[in-house]
Amino acid sequence: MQIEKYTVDELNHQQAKKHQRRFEGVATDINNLDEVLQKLGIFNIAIPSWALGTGGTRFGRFSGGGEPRSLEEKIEDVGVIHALNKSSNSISLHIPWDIPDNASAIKALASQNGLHFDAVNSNTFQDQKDQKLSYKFGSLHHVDKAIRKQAVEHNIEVIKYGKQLDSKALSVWLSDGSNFPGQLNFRQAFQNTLESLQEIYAALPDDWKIWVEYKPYEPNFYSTTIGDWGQSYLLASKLGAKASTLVDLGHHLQGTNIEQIVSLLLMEGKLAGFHFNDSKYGDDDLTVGSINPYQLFLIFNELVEGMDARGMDHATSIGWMIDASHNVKDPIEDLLQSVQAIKIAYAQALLVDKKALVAAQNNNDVALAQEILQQAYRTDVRSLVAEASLRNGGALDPINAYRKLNIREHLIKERGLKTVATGL
Ligand SMILES: [Mn+2]
Repeated sequence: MQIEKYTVDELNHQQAKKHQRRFEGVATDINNLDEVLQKLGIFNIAIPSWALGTGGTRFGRFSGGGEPRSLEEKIEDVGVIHALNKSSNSISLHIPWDIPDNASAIKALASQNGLHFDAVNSNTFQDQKDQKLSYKFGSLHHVDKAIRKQAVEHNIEVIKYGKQLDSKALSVWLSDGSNFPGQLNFRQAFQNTLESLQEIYAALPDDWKIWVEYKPYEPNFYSTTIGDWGQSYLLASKLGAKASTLVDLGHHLQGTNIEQIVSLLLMEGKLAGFHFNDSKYGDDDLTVGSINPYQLFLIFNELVEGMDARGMDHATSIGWMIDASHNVKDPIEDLLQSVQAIKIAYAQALLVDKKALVAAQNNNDVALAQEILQQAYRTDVRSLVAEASLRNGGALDPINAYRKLNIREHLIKERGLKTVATGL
């Protein structure tokens, strides 16, 4: 469904006075207000095609109504999100769950919705119906060359689809690993993975990147062949300049200092980008900022500091994407909440008094350094995010607009109450 802009404008109008009061209250104390609003205005986060339906757990899946039944409907849903928040102007496809059979029609539909295509994602963590060889014991790391070859060819096919859609990156996450000690030789598994990735790398177009994601456990519970950022970085370094490390926030053991990882990867020019989500126990795939918003802020603080140190463009120099699964919420509401949480953390990071922080660090003034960070973190920046959205023609409060415009009810009417999103 298409959202008529005047309906969003009307809702904004109703909230205008309250917004203005809040905005002015915060804005007067911000020295770099124009810069913050400009940067927020051009910051976009890609929506993954698999996040538009209700996800399942190991135990069950309770689908919601009006879920997208096709790639076309997924694109329309991202169009709805983008129309409301003006910060989700791209979609990341998962192959083979969302194969663009008619690429030019798909591209045209995306562009009608103001969208383009972000990284394409391959899938060798499950067997497909017509697949010859099984990935039960892994894909790119497999002991059998024929299985590695099949997995390499799949990735090359994904690049082919991505080229048709003007994607510029291939994102690879492997479930390869082992469940029991002794099951595999770590060195051999790593070397096989490297060799397979080198073959994929050789098929990348000149202006493409390959993003290597890591994860410490699950679905394998003893070892994962790309288990942490060091292993991903090692592979990315050996592969070459087009390869870098993708950080998924949920892919860390509890207590890991993710902001430090981000800082060093940025320093080395090897941070590919992000899969945003939140977690309490493991790879929970919860809504961004729902559990630990302070950590999200600290990560953004390192991102802003590290990108500025290298003169990188915040909006475009690395990949920004959500990777989450919604079991109990309306997926569109969850994604709207996620994007808002990311923009809030980004806005707070833009408020950090960097000069004062550097001085405090150089003086070993620990208490002041903490004060400076928390001064930014404790600023209520929601009206800044709202103002940036308003200036772009989006909603002041996207979730409120989504509810007031009865969008889910419209989608249920159009698609039915019992639908299951493709790929889930
Ligand atoms: Mn991920």
